[in-house]
Amino acid sequence: MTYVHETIVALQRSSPAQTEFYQAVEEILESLRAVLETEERYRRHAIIERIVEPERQIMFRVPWMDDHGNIHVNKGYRVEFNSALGPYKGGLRFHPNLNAGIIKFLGFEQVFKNALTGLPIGGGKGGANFDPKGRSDAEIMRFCQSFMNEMYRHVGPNTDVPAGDVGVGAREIGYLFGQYKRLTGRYEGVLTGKSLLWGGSLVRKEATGYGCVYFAQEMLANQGLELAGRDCLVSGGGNVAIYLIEKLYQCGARPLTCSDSTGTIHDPDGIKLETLKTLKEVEKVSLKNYVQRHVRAHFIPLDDYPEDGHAVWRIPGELAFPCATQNELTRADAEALVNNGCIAVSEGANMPSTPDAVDLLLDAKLLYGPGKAANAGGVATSQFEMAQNASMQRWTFEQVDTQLKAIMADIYARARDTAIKYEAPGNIVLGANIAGFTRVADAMIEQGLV
Ligand code: NDP
Ligand code: 2IT
Repeated sequence: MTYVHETIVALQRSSPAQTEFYQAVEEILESLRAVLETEERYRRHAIIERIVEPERQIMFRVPWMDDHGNIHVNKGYRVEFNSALGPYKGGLRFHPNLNAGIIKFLGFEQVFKNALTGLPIGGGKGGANFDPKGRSDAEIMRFCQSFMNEMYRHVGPNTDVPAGDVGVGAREIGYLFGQYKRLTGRYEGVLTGKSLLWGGSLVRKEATGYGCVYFAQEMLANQGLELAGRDCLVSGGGNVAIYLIEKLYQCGARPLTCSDSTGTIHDPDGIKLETLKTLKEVEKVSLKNYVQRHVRAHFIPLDDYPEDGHAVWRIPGELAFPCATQNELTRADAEALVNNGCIAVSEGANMPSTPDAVDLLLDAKLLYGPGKAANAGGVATSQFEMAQNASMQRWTFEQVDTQLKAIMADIYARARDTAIKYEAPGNIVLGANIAGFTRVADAMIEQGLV
């Protein structure tokens, strides 16, 4: 048995039924073969055994009352995965299908992503199996307050700093912050993604989407290629997808698609950004309403998706940006992308491509930017928000955007050069995983057996 297999089998025994977590661990460990063979210290210090086990996992009851007086109980999580490089940092996800395995996969990815940014942040993730869809503002507020009633004792600006993720945006961060302040009496940078009115950073809202486009530009530029004029496929219709589409237009590219949990929009004239923002940020309704406003666009409902994948990746386009959720791009989807002449995939979501899809994209020599590298602009800008809060300063939009661009270029260069060093030129997955791993692992060694 190889150490990868041994580790997965051990995790299956100690942490059963955490499929997405095993998937994330397997992908990273596969990339580390070369480094573990040559760098004996990682084995001597049992780094693999330690790095796959979160430092702390908090699971708690979140009881709340809806507007009709009915009581609901959800499961809340905060997984504090690794603090070798700094306070735990990572988002909160509110989604009905959330479970411990998904939180752990997200927390594990976050450790390497945060390390890759070069910034002093450890990795964590949290959330609840709460479905915000159809809930009133008052219900969302009560849920967030109940969630914070437990979480406040575990978080703090120097211990653990949550932010948003799927289902958690500025509104939820506001309610969470208000309750933290009430419980502790402290006004401090305990959360990022805050409103610009009270401690938020310019560009944080846009950062993940913008950063993912900057990353694609770096991959293209390395081949002497440009983004301008290209047809782009985007999945998702939330925070990441919206600002990614905004940046694509600013770069002269043409986003043709977006999607949500009800289906996919294909607008051959280009996605109308203002309509998308109105539907998803203001009205919070299904994308099927898009076609009433733009008659040349098509809505493809979930029922009409191919059995082996996602409708969005079957539409011809030169660049693909998965920005909704994990495992939303299958091997059959990857095949369709390649056959339709796609040249690059830059992942805004976390682990959106299945392992066999990644293999196919790499074999076909597409430019492939894995989530933990391509979507790291969000968390990097969160760290800029922490820095501004701690120093009581406010940076301009240009200052933050310039730093974001520099971080994305640096992440790309580090992943590319590490891949070359380990004789896998062009394999940004391998480069990103090794570069992130070595930084965390060496910090763990220096800090002793803790
Ligand atoms: P949002 O909640 O703002 O938007 C998520 C979008 O994806 C929505 O359009 C939602 O549809 C759709 N979606 C979510 N889950 C599913 C699903 N299971 N099947 C189909 N569609 C789905 O989240 P974000 O845009 O913030 O996050 C998107 C991805 O990016 C996630 O993988 C997240 O982890 C990752 N990410 C986010 C960062 C951030 O800063 N926000 C940073 C780095 C990564 P609907 O509108 O119908 O709910
Ligand atoms: O997956 C991610 O990197 C995020 N959801 C953002 C985390 C953060 O702390 O800004």
